[in-house]
Amino acid sequence: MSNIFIGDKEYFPGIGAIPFEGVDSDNPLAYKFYDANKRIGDKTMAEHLRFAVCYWHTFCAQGSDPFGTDTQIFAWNDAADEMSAARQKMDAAFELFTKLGVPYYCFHDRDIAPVGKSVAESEANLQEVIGWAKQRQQETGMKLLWGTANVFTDPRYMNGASTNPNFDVVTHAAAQVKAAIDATIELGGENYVFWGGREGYFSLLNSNTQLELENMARFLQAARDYARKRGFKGTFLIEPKPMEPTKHQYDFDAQTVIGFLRHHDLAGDFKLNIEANHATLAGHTFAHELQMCTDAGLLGSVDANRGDPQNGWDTDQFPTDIYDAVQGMMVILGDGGLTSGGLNFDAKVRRESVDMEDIFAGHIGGMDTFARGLEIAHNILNSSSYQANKVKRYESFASGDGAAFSAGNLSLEKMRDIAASKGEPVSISGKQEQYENLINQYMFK
Ligand code: XUL
Ligand code: CO
Repeated sequence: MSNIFIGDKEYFPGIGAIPFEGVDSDNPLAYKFYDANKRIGDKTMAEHLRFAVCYWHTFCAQGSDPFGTDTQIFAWNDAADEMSAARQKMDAAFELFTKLGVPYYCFHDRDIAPVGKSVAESEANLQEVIGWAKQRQQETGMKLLWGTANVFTDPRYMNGASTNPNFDVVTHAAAQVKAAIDATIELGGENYVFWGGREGYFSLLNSNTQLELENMARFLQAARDYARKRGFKGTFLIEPKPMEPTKHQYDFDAQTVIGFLRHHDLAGDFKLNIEANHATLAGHTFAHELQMCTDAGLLGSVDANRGDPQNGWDTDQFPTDIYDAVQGMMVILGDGGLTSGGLNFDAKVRRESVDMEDIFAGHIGGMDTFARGLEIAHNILNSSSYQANKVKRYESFASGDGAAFSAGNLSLEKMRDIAASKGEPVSISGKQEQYENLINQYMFK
């Protein structure tokens, strides 16, 4: 095993580049299904899946929860000052990216650079760190899937960022988003994300929801206009979530966001970033949220993780459920695949997983889950009767009066006359059990 490290120190000693060894390997630090160059249809696995590591869970959070402090000790935090720690963290990050063999990463401004004492000092810190990131990207070939601004952690954002009732706070959010857009452009980021952490309310009694929603739209329009003026060609993404930390988040779910984007004339620049755990928090499945975006032509990217079916909150676990991944990948492949988006592991190892190798195991499991999900979904769509069966279910709209209706050429009275002349429709089975059995058949084929 050859040593791989970036900068002057190896942060994950004893762990080399993760190899593909196949399903019969017992090596916990090897891929069982993710074989980057294996062709699935017209693309390789790596091209289909476009994996990204997230900075915040993997290099910043250290296992604390509302009931306990940090459990995970990271060598990169051991530094004389905050900027040195940021530099070490970045070296550790690029070492992990390289060892995993992922092509992309994602960050919030505050994940990679320390907050300064003023707007200008925070901007300067970020600028300096972006310089290092640019160099590391050039050295390793890593790319930025998306950047974003953390406008929810600082106490000033306790009542919201762009939806804050105090305009002075809105301006601070603007300063951060401007700097994060600049950073994303500088690093060639393919997307820019807005997750509305505190864009919502805790009580309707003290909230002017109409004004807050209008302000959110105005803020997004201003951010879009700035980035386009600066030459940003990528996609803006809204990441829906129904609640947590707020009681109600305005970007509740995919259909809510799609309606908002269309209403405010943002759908030409914005798409959606669907997170699996946010889908289940909203009472939906991962596949449902992806499908709603696909139907609207607005599927942008994915935060790949999972919740725990027995509790409600955002546990951000690494995805391991292949059945779920298959159904998600069926929607994604049905949409022509991920284009400028990717599969970002917005996921963290458990508080009790305190070894450095656990971080690798989490990512390996997530990548294998989606690699297997991709293969199975591809086979279902291309080798089974699945697609033909679904087309057949709607064949009444493909010809005759059904086609005229689809083209918008049948009035309500005309339809009444058809019903009266044809009589009772034949009863056609939905065959749900056969669809479900087909998925299971291909899971193990
Ligand atoms: C929070 C969440 C965020 C976004 C980026 O639930 O998912 O980490 O992905 O701000
Ligand atoms: Co997320």
